[in-house]
Amino acid sequence: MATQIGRGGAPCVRGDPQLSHEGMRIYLISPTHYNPDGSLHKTTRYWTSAVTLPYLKAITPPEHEVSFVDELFYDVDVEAPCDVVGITAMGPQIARAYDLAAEFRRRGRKVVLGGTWVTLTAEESLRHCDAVVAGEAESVWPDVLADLAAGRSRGIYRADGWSSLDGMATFDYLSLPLLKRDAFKSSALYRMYFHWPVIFSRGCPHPCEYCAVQTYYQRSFRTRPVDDVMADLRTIQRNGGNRVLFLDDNPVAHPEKAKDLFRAMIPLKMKWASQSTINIARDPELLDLAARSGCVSLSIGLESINEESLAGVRKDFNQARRFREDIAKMRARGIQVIALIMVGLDGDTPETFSRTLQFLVDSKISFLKLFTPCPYPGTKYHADMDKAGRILDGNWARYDYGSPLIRPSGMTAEEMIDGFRYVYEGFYSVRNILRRFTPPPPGQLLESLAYIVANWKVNRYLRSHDRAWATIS
Ligand code: B12
Ligand code: SF4
Repeated sequence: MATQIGRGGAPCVRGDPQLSHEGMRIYLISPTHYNPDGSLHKTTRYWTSAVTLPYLKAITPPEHEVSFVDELFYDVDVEAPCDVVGITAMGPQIARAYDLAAEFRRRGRKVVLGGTWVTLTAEESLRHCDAVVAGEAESVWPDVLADLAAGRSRGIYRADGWSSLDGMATFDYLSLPLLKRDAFKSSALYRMYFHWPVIFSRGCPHPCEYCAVQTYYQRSFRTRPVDDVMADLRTIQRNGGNRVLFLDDNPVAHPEKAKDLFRAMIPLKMKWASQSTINIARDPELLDLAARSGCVSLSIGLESINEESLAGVRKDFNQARRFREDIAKMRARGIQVIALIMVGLDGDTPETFSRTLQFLVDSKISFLKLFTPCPYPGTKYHADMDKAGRILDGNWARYDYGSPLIRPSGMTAEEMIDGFRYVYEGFYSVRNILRRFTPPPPGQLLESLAYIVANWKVNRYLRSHDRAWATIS
């Protein structure tokens, strides 16, 4: 099999796979996940890219040679004659990560696992590899490599504290694993589609019990200096990019810091999207600066329209009773609202589905992502569900957007999945697409058109797929 490697990484050179104390050949992998039929989920286009692999390459001591591959687009070459294989994993990718780790270890490679999932299951993950990086890699990655080069491993490597984000390493933006450089040059549509990833902050101070992010970061939150973020944004502009996605989980957790950034961004005239808490709508100055700095869409973790359900997972700061007003304020500033909703939380009943659909349509939400509650290992939610004997599935490959993973308290698992489908089909029906975009948010006609096309594509997809959205695209 030919090696296909994410663009940016130097290809692995075939040859002697012995470890050397000098430079080692490191092959970094972001696996894809398995489809329900066991095949690998693949796609040829994606609207953004994680930065984990190029960033790890940037913080690797220079004596080593690093290549990387994102399996969502490219094939992993298990025969690649590398010394060390580093695998990251999020969500259901972990099942594939463990399989790849086994393949490489069978071939005598040293395997290191890291990332959000692995961090919260470090002991279990260590059974599948030679070393685990639990938490941030910045301060421990050189030690891991030095130990492996010397033929030893301490097992789990965990940084003592959080690494400073001042002067965070920069990576080669043109090496982003999912950036299609040719398409970016030749297609205006692709240029509108691809969002260049940028990091402003890490962590989140909120206590949502199901959330792997606050668990990983132990509710800490840090921002980068505004000048550093601006330097990244200018790099993106120099590369012809004008649309960015903040990879942050909650960039407005410290509103004053976010305001400083947004103020600085106004002259750049870029367009940006991000995840955010609903709190962005409740601070008029913050919302105003976000809109003026180019915010065109926000994914908001509304999670539930039931206050009781929110309280049950300690997301009560959301205050569902304020949602309609909050969303109206964001739309009035020309921001498309993408709602993230969990169905089947405690407090939900079969009756919740129709109310949820009604709310989403009335609020003129531009796009919807539904989730069945997912008990990510390591979170308090997982511990609670485990203790109550309510976890239905221990197959990590199914820890995706839409598989039934916990037994809901107010309905059966079947009712949860039926309701999941009902809300999706209702939301993306032609009638409701039209209702939601009449009128579109002001001043962003092109943006709204793009969203209408995206809605239409989902409508088609739902018609032709049985287990729609149980996998991730
Ligand atoms: C971009 C992204 C995606 C993209 C990925 C596209 C791609 N392939 O390029 C898309 C949108 C497809 C996606 C999908 C999903 N994602 Co995602 N994603 C992210 C996001 C926003 C950024 C990742 C990133 O680049 N971070 C920046 C880098 C620098 O940080 P990092 O990855 O944490 O890496 C650091 C350390 O963790 C460590 N490290 C990480 N990996 C490794 C590996 C090695 C070998 C070493 C040494 C160190 C190391 O070193 C780095 C430096 O310190 C994160 C949120 C976040 N803030 O990180 C969520 C996140 C990782 N995703 C998550 C999840 C759950 C998913 C989904 C299941 C869907 C969902 N519910 O959101 C799917 C699963 C994908 C799949 N196919 O199976 C969760 C992970 C939870 C968990 N317990 O695993 C996160 C944390 C978001 C969240 N709010 O919960 N995602
Ligand atoms: S607000 Fe979002 S990122 Fe923060 S803890 Fe809650 S779910 Fe996690």
